[in-house]
Amino acid sequence: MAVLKPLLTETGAEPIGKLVIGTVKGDLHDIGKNLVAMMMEGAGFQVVDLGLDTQPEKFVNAVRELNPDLLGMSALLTTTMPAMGDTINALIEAGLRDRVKVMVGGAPVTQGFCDEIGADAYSPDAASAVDTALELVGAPKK
Ligand code: B12
Repeated sequence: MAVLKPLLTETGAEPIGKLVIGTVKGDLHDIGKNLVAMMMEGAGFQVVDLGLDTQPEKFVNAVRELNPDLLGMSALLTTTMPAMGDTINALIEAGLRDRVKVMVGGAPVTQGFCDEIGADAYSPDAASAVDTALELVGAPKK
């Protein structure tokens, strides 16, 4: 992406949408999250990566300040999955839940868990995450 990004910018194409993404609080796994971020950038999204071990407050502040279309959360540990629900609750408390579509992923995450915590979408891998993101922002599939 370091090579491709300047070329994509040169084309002057408007980003399809903005994604804020991060690995949740307590979790230091970021390989999958980085892959998702790269694939999203390649598909034309502007991506703001909050990194790993991201506190719910940091996600909330990013949504408030950056006004993204999508918020992506990654968790690789069963013990950190609840932080996804905590972040959604923090968004609700801040009155920001309706402003952003929430996507969740990571090896232990399932569609059932996504539904349980009230996220908008789950994707099992980076390629399908792109398709889902395009659908969520109403853009045609690539
Ligand atoms: C690499 C790794 C590490 C590295 C992480 C390095 C890094 N920079 O990420 C290190 C060594 C730091 C590590 C540490 C630990 N790990 Co670890 N780790 C792994 C390992 C081997 C691979 C994970 C990985 O990168 N997979 C490859 C990526 C590409 O796949 P992925 O993350 O699933 O991502 C894909 C999808 O899930 C999806 N996706 C991911 N994120 C998102 C987000 C969104 C929004 C969407 C839509 C999709 C999406 O798209 C991705 C690309 O297709 C797994 C075992 C495994 N086979 O999964 C264990 C594993 C996750 N680790 C485990 C454990 C226990 C730990 C430790 C607690 C070990 C310890 N005792 O210290 C610590 C925890 C540290 C912490 N607080 O987080 C366990 C978790 C068990 C559990 N039930 O929770 C696992 C499953 C190993 C095991 N079998 O026991 N780990």
